[in-house]
Amino acid sequence: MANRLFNSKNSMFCEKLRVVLAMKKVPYDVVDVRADERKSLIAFSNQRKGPTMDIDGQCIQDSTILAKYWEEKVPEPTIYPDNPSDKGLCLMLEDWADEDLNGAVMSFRRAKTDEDLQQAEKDLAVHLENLDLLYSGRDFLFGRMTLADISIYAQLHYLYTSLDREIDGKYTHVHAFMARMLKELGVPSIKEVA
Ligand SMILES: N[C@@H](CCC(=O)N[C@@H](CS)C(=O)NCC(=O)O)C(=O)O
Repeated sequence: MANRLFNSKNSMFCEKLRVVLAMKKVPYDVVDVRADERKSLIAFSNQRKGPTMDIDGQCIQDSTILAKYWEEKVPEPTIYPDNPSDKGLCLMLEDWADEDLNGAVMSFRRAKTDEDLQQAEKDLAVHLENLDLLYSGRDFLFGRMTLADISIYAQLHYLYTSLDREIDGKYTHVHAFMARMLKELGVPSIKEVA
């Protein structure tokens, strides 16, 4: 099987997928989409977004769809909880992280004025407060690392790797979670991507 990942090193969605591929030990070649301003990605897939994969000539796009695809191809280790109800919640949290948490994180990138930045801080603080509660007394949301944890980690990690920002130290459970993720993934420092 020949697999190619059209990858952007710092993209949170690419990092999310790379974690899944690493967990499942899927071999793949990397095409750096920034090296040719996405020309080879557009030529192959007719669109600009990564992560996109060429899997034996088949084009599959979107981290959620690709995670599901690889779960079906390589079921072990699973990225979802075993219990169906927990799996539903895991998928909801994946969607929340990819959409809502992503929106809050990307607000920092889009901010043009000090006011925008202050608003971004306020919006992210709501999510961080909730996440701090969510991770209190838990290493991972469903007992072991699942796609919910990976999706949340990928968004929060982008603050460090691409926006040169840090999460306030008062969110102790979020900090402990991020440290656990880095350890689990073998990432030597929070500024480096998985
Ligand atoms: N829902 C998609 C989002 C993918 C996405 O937004 N990718 C961004 C990188 S973080 C991208 O490639 N943007 C380039 C563009 O839109 O031109 C997923 O989960 O893969």
